[in-house]
Amino acid sequence: MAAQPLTPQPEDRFSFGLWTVGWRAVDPFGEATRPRLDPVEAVHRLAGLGAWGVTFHDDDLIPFGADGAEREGHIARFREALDETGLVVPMATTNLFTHPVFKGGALTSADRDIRRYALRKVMRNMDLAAELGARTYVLWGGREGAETDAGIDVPAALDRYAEGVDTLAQYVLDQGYDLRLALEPKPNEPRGDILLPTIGHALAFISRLQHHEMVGVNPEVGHEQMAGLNYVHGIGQALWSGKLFHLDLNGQRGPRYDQDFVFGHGDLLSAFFTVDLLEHGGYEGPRHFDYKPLRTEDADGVWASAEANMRSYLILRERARAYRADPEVREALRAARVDQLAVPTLEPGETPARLAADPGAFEEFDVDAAAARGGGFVRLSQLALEHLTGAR
Ligand code: GLT
Ligand code: MN
Ligand code: MN
Repeated sequence: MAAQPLTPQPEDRFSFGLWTVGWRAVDPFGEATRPRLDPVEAVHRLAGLGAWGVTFHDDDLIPFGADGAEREGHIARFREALDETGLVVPMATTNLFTHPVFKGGALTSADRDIRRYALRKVMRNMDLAAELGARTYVLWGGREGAETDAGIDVPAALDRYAEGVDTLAQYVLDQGYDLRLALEPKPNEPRGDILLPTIGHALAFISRLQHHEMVGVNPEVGHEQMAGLNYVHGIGQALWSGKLFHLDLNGQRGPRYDQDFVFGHGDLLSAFFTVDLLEHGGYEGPRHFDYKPLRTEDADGVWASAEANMRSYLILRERARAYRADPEVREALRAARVDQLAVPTLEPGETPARLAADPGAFEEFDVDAAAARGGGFVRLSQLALEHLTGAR
């Protein structure tokens, strides 16, 4: 039987962090509202819903402080669940933020011994990530930052951050692992200000690394929107830079605390254009959801929310395809001259001197006529809305 279009399939490459469906809903004002979720159950339930991959922090899988035998036991059970379900581990990451030892940062802690400990914690989980076949290793520096500018020397902290990331990249090379690193930007929360607050900051930082070719970004929808930025433009620039190694899809409503809603349950129009860009812009990585099931929900609500992420994506993909295929949209795109942006500004081989000598480009250019041309963008925007809402 042909698959239903809204039923997730492994080839859709949907993945979830263990910490998402496993979030017990502890927040700064309230205790847990849900019991602990066994990672083995998470793997089975996610596979049953049609997900393709599962991701984890070291401490999601192996409780912090577990001894060697306990550690092996947790890994063995997890592996068995992966084998039984066929779920893959495309990405892994390190918890460098929960334990109080990281309260002043990890790779950028002022305490050198904490920085060395943090590197070892990452290296140990990289070994496991490589063993499980992960291809991306995410670094979210949630505690790398400050509450007061009096307490941090930013250039020195960035030196240590770069040293840390380069050391980890070198470790990957020395071990012969097939892993790329992806930095995840976030402007604030849990720190007052976090280093590498946006995609743009992260890209600039990466360009100064010794192992820059091995390091990209893992941008999260909500994190850019918390900074008031346009996620579609941010990942567009990351794609353009060849640095969109991975991404975290979720929902957010504007600049406020990190809401981690289901994908599509925040800024829906932005979610539509996000899917449109991913599907048409050449992104081939996982569609990873980093969300938190609402604190109000029980176990049924958790699994309904996991399914909702994937359905949102599939619906938006179908809507984006219909938008692109609509002859009226194609005509409106041409009328708005969107395709003209693909045409280089200079003629092949044209030099600045020849441009400077071209009267058509300046002396004879009809500035008033060009200024009077309408953009045609409202029509396009409305066509997008009508496809998104199913009105067309
Ligand atoms: C944490 C954070 C996420 C990051 C995870 C990766 S951990 O839950 O809120 O945005 O992606 O370390
Ligand atoms: Mn988040
Ligand atoms: Mn994230």
